[in-house]
Amino acid sequence: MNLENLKIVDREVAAEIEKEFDRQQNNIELIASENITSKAVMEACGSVLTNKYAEGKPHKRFYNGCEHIDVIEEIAQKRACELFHMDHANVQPHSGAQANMAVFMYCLKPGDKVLGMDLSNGGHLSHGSPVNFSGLYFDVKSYGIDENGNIDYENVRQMALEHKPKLIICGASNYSKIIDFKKFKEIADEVGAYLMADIAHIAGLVAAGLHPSPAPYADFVTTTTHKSLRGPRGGIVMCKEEHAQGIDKAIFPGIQGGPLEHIIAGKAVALLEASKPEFKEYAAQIIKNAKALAQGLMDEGMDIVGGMTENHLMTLDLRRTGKTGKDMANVLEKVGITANKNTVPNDPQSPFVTSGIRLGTPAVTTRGFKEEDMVEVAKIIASAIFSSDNELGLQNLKERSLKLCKKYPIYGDK
Ligand code: DSN
Repeated sequence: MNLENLKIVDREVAAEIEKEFDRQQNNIELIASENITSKAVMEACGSVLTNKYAEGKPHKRFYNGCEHIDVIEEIAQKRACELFHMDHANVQPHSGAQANMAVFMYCLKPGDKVLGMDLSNGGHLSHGSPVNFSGLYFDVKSYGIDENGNIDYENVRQMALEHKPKLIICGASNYSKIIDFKKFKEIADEVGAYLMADIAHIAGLVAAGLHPSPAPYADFVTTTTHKSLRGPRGGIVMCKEEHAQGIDKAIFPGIQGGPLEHIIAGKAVALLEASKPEFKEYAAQIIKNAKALAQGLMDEGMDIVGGMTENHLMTLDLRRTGKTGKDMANVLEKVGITANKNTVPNDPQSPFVTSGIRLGTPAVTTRGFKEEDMVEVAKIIASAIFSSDNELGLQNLKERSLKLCKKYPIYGDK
């Protein structure tokens, strides 16, 4: 990590970046939406492109001097379309929420009906939460998951028939099963709704062909680029050709100003990396590691919502232990494991306390963790939760986490 100039100009910020690097280096990252991007992506994001204004789209800009920016943005668009088999890609969304907002802006009017997944059941804020623009300005009905952790497609269909939404959203922030995009399309067609698939979490698995693609079915596919796709923080919105102009207009001038061209360059690099055979191996290992972690936790007597995971994440259900997600996420932090509290279906606790912890494997898989390491991680997690008051025991567990981190340094730095 080269902070040569920063250390001279701003020692305070440089020092915190160094501490953050150490934190990432010495902790096991199990937040399902995080990853460790490549040095190549970081170089693109830290480049002179940050200096350039480029409102508009390639060859139709409001500023001059965009000849190189145009080439880079078109490369990113082309790679996104090829990787996800979509007609059109706008790579300017600053985040996944902005990508979703663009779809709302393009195909809905305030007050229109939307059917999306409930936030506390695994959906996303921007899928219609009452505290988000999507729930404030639109009439949202939400479906959830059943006790077994599955989407009840017949229930989704009945809700669609009853409410006749203009837009149906599938895709989740916390769902451990394969999503049946074809079924969603059949439901959308039955009620004449648009279908949006938000693949933010599973984008890397979809790119690798290890999760079914929504491309044949969805009118709009949105994603972030920094989760299992392993790129820079940002979003992409893709669509069928017939919606291309409208989606572009929704992004600019609809909801955003100047695009972050340095991040767009990082997205282009990440999309190239995701098209390589090594990425397919990486994505396959993410799933193998998630299954090994889930099995390891169940072997230690812990409950997982819906049992065995089918993708990169799972939710530990702590209800039987009598402990809360909030407390246990803090205990895991003490033993060098970073994760987030999460609600479980029919959670008796508030969303701020919760009875669950979400765990995911994209980041540790990037470090090089394999199945046997995930079994050790499962043992550390279970011991920490079952003996959360034993401070000496927790210290020993932290040593075990550190040993794994030392075995797999990030960016190869020891
Ligand atoms: N905050 C992301 C996640 O953790 O899943 C979703 O935006």
